Amino acid sequence: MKKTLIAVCALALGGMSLSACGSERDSAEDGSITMGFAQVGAESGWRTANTTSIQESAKEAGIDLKFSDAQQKQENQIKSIRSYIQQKVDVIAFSPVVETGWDAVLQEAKRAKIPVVLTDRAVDTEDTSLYVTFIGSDFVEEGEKAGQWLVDNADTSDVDKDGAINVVELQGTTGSAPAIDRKKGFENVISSESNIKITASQTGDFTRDGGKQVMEAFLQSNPKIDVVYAHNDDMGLGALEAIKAAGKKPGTDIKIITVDAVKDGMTALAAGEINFIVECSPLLGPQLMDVAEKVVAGEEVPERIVTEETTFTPEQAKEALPDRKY
Ligand code: GYE
Repeated sequence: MKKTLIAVCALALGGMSLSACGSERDSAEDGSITMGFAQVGAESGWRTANTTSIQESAKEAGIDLKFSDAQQKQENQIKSIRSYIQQKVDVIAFSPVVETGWDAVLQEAKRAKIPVVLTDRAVDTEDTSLYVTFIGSDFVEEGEKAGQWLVDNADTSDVDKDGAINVVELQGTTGSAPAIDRKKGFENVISSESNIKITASQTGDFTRDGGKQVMEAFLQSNPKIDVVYAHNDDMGLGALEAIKAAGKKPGTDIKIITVDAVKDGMTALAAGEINFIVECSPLLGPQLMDVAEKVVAGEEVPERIVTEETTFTPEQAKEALPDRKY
């Protein structure tokens, strides 16, 4: 199924003609496109790389980018989106910090005839006419890849060789698509394995500090931890510090699985302090600008654009590191 700007305009305007669709008309006048982008924050290495990708590709595409950083707060993102609507930008793009609670502001954008493109994270809404497309990863699949590695490497992950693999989970931001889906995907795969259990699970908010603090608490209250599953590299790196501070060897005494594959994560993986990383690419800028141009021009775009990704073992990380872009 395809969604088009024509469909969005038609829904918004009822019987009015396509030429009356605001974003198309405005951009045609001087040929340039203005995009309002509401970013989540600067919580992780992934996010920094994502912001750079968006800013650089806007520049390359000649798109005038209005950028805001919500510091991981939904209310700030909503304020930015409202201000982009007031400024009558041609297209709004954003990475929703959490999945729910967007319908009202997206209705406002729709009424103002400004198309909305979701990037990186999804929203949970019944009304899919509120956005044109969603560009980003399949987070459930990422969680499944993490779980599959653990199932395939159960022998080596059973650190105390007692037959039971105790996993502690560091969740991303509560209510965010990647936290919900990476948890779900991991559980999908390990649930049929009776020896693998998640013994503790808490949010570290996708930050290094958050990962470190939660891991310190886990280490104090859980005497037997075989594996850490962190929803991103930064929290895994924080956990790694906590494990070292507790006098244990990360990657050996406690295995670590993470998601992202940013440079710092890959460096720790190559050094054997992390055991497996599922890649999640932050380089969404070029695709976003391409889609924005098409949407503003009234061309068709697919309603879902999935990012292609791989996984890394320590050996593969060593090979990939010299050319790693983020
Ligand atoms: O994995 C994490 C970041 O939404 C995919 O957000 C993104 C996640 C990424 O903070 O590092």
